Amino acid sequence: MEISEFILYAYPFRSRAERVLWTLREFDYPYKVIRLDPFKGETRTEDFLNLNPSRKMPVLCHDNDVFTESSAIMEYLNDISENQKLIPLEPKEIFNYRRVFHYGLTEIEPYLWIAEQASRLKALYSWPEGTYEGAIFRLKENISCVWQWAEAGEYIANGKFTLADIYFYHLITWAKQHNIEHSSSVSEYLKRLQERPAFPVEMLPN
Ligand SMILES: N[C@@H](CCC(=O)N[C@@H](CS)C(=O)NCC(=O)O)C(=O)O
Repeated sequence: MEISEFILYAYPFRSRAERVLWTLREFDYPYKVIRLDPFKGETRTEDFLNLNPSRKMPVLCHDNDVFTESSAIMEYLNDISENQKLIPLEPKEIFNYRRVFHYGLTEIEPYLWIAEQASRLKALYSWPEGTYEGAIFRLKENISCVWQWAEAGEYIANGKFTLADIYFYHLITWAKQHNIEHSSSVSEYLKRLQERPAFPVEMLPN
């Protein structure tokens, strides 16, 4: 079935939009990326606020539909695909996939996001003194089991490439930007992901 072009709204710098970009590429969907700069007010225009009143990106438009929330978008792109599945089908494998993904969403990403707001996004968010250090402390504690998962097999859940690998690639490289170092086995895991034909160069570490 012919599928029409997806329009992905993303920041000009690395962000959660790259998770969606990578997923679009894995499924070989036609897409166009429109980069908007929040520091120039480009996410506060009437047109953009009509797409997402929360001013956040990524936003994905397709035909007359508007999609927000990066991980939900990734799963939607999987669900509409006829020929390739990046979410497991067998219940225990689905559980394992969700277990790692949800751990990232609840125990890793919130601390990364607070650390980001309390450092590079200081101009947009205000946090009390010591917030950055507190978030990094908690992150270092919580991320240790991610190292075990990434070191245990070829991929992070069930030994098969899934959307969870795209998600954790983003989290691990984001954590590295805040000087959270990983082992050489984790570097090998990341390298394995970078070698995928659909890997977007936008996600290479700076
Ligand atoms: N939970 C949302 C978070 C979206 C989000 O916070 N995106 C950031 C860029 S990575 C953003 O647009 N921030 C603008 C802001 O915080 O005002 C998702 O995963 O899509």
